[in-house]
Amino acid sequence: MPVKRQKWSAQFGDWFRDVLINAGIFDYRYPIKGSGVWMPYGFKIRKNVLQVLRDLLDNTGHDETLFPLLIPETSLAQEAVHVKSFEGECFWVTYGGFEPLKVRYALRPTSETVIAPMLKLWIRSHADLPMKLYQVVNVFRHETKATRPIIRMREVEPFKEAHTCHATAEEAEKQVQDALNLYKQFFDSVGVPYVVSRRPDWDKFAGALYTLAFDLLCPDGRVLQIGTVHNLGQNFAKAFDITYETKDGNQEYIWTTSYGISGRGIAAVLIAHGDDNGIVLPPKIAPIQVVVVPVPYKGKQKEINQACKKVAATLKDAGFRVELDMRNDLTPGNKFYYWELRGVSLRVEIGPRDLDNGVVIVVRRDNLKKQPIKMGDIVSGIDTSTKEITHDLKENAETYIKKRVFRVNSVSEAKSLLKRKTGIIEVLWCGKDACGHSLEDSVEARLLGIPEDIEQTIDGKCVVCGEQALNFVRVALAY
Ligand code: 5CA
Ligand code: ZN
Repeated sequence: MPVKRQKWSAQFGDWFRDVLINAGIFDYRYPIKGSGVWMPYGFKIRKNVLQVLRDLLDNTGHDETLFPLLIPETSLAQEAVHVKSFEGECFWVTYGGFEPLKVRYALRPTSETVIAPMLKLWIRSHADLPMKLYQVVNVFRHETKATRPIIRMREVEPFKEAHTCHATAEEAEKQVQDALNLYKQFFDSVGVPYVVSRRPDWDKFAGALYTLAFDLLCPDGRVLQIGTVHNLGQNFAKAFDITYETKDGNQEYIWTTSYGISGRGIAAVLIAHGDDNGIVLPPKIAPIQVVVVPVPYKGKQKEINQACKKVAATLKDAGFRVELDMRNDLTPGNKFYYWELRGVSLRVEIGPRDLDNGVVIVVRRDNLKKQPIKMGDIVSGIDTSTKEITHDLKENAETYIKKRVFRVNSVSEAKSLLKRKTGIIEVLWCGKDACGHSLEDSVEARLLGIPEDIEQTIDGKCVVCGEQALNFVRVALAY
């Protein structure tokens, strides 16, 4: 079972591609560029991650739905800004059998224009609002940039998208903040390091008033957009004529928002916690939280195996997801290597000396630290270790971000830090588009936008034009 192991930080892109296949997560060798396969182990991770998202949404008044995959071109074209941005990215269905279609269909690149015609039918009065729907689907975008497994797909899967409708601008605005908090909870619960920024106008979602985006800081110093929240104002409501009757009997357009997390939300977990041995899964989403491995010894085989079975059964009864690895064609060392690659949160080893001492050895996947735990205390011991991992992963993510966001006072300093791939740079900005574009060009990096997750007191001049600054703005090398 020879697996190629790329260093996590040095060869990050190669590491990711290899680990996805070696750990049985995602196979990108399907004969269509930009489509791939969730393998059995990867699918279990995917399912657990989605469950965390579903729980968060279900508990905050969202209802899961399922809308069609095909969009008639007439619907897609209804919101002018939206269609302009997306039509060039669509895959088009033009034939039904041998018959050319009168109206061609787009495979949904996203679902605002799929949902809108139905909202028009469903929403009558203020009593129908707010309405918060979501679906988990695949969307299709003919990406022209280099595709990458999970991260930049043409068949994007999973794509979790929420769409909400409100009676007033204030309620939509509040929903955007609520969505932001939901996503923060999600990324925090799996220890993903991110920043949240308000995208510049030229980079917002097509048809939105504004876009707030989560960016993951990858180990190679680049950022990856891993989630977005859009305030759509009344743009789609007006384009699709979606109105409701107010309490006073007037007809008003509704206000809408949408927000989404794709497979990148899963990739973020793998990327954030990987190391040279493979992936590291937070217990919350790990398909296997504990693996029990016997360390055989001549003459004690039977007792050791029995102890392992007993420990595994006890932990299973206590509700942990447990694997008992009794394969006898592999050495314990090979088994350790196998489960480390797959990111199993905790390993329990039992050898002859442990048996004599009435203990088991518990090894944490995140820091590989070993700790003996009394056989009788196994459930509370594993419970504590599980909590410690979750806590430490979150704390590491926060420290990681703190250490890699830099404030500098000039374009040249920003440029030299970005050259060294140190992370995210914040500089003062007057807010003018021209200065934003000029900054992007001079530092050869992407403007992520204005910080949305920190308090800022602004006192100084724009690093480009020298006029009074209104905000900090973030720049970084981006995927
Ligand atoms: N309707 C809105 C809200 S769901 C929407 O489509 N927003 S989006 O265009 O910003 O997409 C949501 C998220 O999907 C993005 O933040 C990004 O993290 C992810 N995403 C976008 N394109 C791809 C792609 N080609 N492959 C994987 N993930 C993608
Ligand atoms: Zn300026």
